[in-house]
Amino acid sequence: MTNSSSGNRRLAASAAETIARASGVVRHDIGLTLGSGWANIVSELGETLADIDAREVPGFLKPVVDGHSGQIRSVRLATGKHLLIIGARTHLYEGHGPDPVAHGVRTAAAAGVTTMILTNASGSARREWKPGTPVLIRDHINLTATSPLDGGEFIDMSTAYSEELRRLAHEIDPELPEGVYAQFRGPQYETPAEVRMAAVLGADLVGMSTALETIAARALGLDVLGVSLVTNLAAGVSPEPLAHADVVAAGTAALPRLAALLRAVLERL
Ligand code: 8IG
Repeated sequence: MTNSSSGNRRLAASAAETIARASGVVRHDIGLTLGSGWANIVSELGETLADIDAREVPGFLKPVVDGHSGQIRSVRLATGKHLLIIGARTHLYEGHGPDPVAHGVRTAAAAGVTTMILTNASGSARREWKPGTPVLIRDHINLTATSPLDGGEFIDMSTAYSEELRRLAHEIDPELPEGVYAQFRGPQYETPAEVRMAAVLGADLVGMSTALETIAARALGLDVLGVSLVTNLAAGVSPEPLAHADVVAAGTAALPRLAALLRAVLERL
């Protein structure tokens, strides 16, 4: 084990301790990281036991983008299971390297979580997946040229996005499309040529999160469910320029379907 990975573990353990103290919950079961636009669907999932400003939790950096709530919430579900909502995501494009990116997942694992639900917003490389389409992530392509892991950690990524969890999501919503998510570093969006490249490589969605978090989650043995909400067609996919109001409206229209999916998945975990 390298010094940096033991440092990461210590920081995550300290964050988990803060969460346990604030919530009175020693072990959480399920983790949920919120993508942009997802914050509105988490109300009424259960009883909120603690709502913590992420700045009070060790290792969480102040988010640079609005729409990331910056809250960490402990919720008791109707099933009695404990859900840890991580509403404070650090992106690689913020320039702090991959460790702060992986900190949410590592904190969830340190808090006892064994199932991690990662959500995001993405651009679609497929013109038939219009803004407002929810997509189950089947696999990813990490185009960031980096990793949250260092040293000799040879993690199996052959079923990084749990087949069992995808089956469960499909039992609930059989029409849910499934696709491959390519993570770019950002913060700039892709050129049309880069989107075509990603599509040729096998990507259906492009985004700036999730793949590195999934790598960190798999290294800790967590089962991962990834759900992406398409909020725009990726650059060059549609000849029409995108109207921001349409994107927001499409996202809002999709929220009931996403909320129903999430609620049903959580009931059955
Ligand atoms: I929302 O088109 C959202 N996030 N890389 N490209 C990338 N990230 C995104 C996009 C997109 N849309």
